[in-house]
Amino acid sequence: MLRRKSSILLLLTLTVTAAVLAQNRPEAPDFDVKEHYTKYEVRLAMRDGVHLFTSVYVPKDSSRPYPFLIDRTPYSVGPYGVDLYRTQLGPSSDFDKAGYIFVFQDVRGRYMSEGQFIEMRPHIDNKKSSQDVDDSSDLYDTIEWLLKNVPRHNGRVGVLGISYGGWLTVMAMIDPHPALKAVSEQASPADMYLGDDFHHNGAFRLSYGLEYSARMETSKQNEAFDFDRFDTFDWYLRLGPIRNFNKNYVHGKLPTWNDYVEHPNYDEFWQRQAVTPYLKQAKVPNLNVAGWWDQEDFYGPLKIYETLEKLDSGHRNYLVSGPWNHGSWSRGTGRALGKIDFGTDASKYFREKVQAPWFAYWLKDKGKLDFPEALTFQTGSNKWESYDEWPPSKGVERKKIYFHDAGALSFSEPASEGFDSYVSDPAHPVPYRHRPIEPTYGGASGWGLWLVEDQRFVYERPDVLSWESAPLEKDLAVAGDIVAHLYASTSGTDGDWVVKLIDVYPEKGQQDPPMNGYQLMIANEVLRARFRNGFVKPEPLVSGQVTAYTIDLHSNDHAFLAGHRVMVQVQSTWFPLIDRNPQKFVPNIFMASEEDFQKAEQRVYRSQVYPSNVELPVVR
Ligand code: PG9
Repeated sequence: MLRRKSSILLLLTLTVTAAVLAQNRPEAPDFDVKEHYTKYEVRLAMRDGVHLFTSVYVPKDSSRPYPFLIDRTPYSVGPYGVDLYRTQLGPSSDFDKAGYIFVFQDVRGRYMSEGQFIEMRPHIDNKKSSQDVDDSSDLYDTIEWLLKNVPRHNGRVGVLGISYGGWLTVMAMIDPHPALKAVSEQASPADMYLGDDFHHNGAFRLSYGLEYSARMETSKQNEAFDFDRFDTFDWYLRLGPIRNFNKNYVHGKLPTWNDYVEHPNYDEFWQRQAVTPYLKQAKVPNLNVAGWWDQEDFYGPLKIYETLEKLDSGHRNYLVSGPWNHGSWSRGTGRALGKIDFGTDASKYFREKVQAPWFAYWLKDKGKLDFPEALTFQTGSNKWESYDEWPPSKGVERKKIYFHDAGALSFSEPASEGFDSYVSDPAHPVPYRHRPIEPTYGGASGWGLWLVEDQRFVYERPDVLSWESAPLEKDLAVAGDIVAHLYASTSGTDGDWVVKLIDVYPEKGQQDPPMNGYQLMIANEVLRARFRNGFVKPEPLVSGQVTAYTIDLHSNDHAFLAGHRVMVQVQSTWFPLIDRNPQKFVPNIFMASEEDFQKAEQRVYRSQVYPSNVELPVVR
């Protein structure tokens, strides 16, 4: 039974990481939680005897039963202590006012929970004993306990979370507890090798991978890596080959870093961790949420939506994607992202008109089920669009926009022969955002906004190629999947290809003068050339040979307005977002030495035979 006094814990010594709470807590509170809820703290025994620290906030109103809303996290459920309350409980204050039994739990091995933390612990299918535990079983055991011990519930449970919390939400959908009636997976990673936080198409996301593993695995609490340089671009460059991180700094003590080093290819380790193979049913209503400029997990929610959609005979799988970075739908108004103004409060709209009614419908029988299959915010024109499928096929024509001579870009096929070239030098990599590049975690980091930064800061570099269309005569709207087809060669035997699709604002007439000529990235991706034929086995390139690359730039909903131009940029370094490719094939880049890194001449073809292009889903 839930008892208040016996479960009081003396936990005030723990520091709650304000930054993380701030990341996940939305608006300024306009509701006094303490007046309306009673807080309990319990250590729940899981089936293997490990106790997970859980705080439960129960509405004081005893006139009706309430559903549970569970949020599990590796980032702390603080504040700790029954008399210390969160200022907001639900994903928005609408939830607090409507009344839910809010449950927060530290996952295994983090903060106040016992057990071992395994970053993204792989799911165990066919559990055989009580020692076979994972995040799916931990949620199951938690729900069992809640149903038996918390009074005045209505027997229904909802789960939601962003990012790691989103991934834990996806885990909840596998072997779901019968009381689980609604979830919202938000920015969950789906595959850490193919497209989310730690690698994209096999290219290692160095700064995020390093800083996240240091943050999570230095102790049970969040710890920011102690850089001795403010501009981490410098720090990473001085680190030299990335094998020096273990040698000079962490000495094999970070399990996840060791996993990166030991699993440079898409082997069983990464395949077992990916979530989609475990998704075999779409039983639980699920609202997938993604942000077009999510700097961490954009691949994930779209992949999870796509996977569940194939199983969704009961129409329970929905998608919302908006003009957001990682999790920004949960905070603020969402009117702007960096310098980009959307003219409307997109985050507020989502929270009030979509998220709150979604849970109220499934968990409280309130309202109607009139959510579109896919609700996406079309940027550029800045309006919400509803689709009955995603990506849409009706009214969409796939058209290729081709690279041409003299930096031109157009829908007509190239008629002449030729290529453009640059020298990619790992000793002078292209920064992925303007310097100084502050640490990812910590105050005032530019990490959250780099995807909307003006790309003019690099486009005149000699190692970045740009092709640009004439100003558009009428709006060009794209809705759906964008794919780059590159024909390229290198003087090396390995290399990276980064492709960026950019909306170039008109040179005159913007209200905010610096927005004249702004280069806004709409889509982007990197492909590590050694994986052009598959991710399991890397293959060296033949130096100088033209090779075809297909690079998925993911889906989008964007209108390039009349007067704007379409631009494509190609480069071979993106540092320190992506580790430097030695450009000479070595079996494992994590073990490369200084001498392996070499300059390479990169050629991007734009000819009849090798017509490099970007394929767009053009709305008719
Ligand atoms: N992007 C973060 C993450 C999710 C899952 C695993 C590792 C990192 C996060 O914001 O939680």
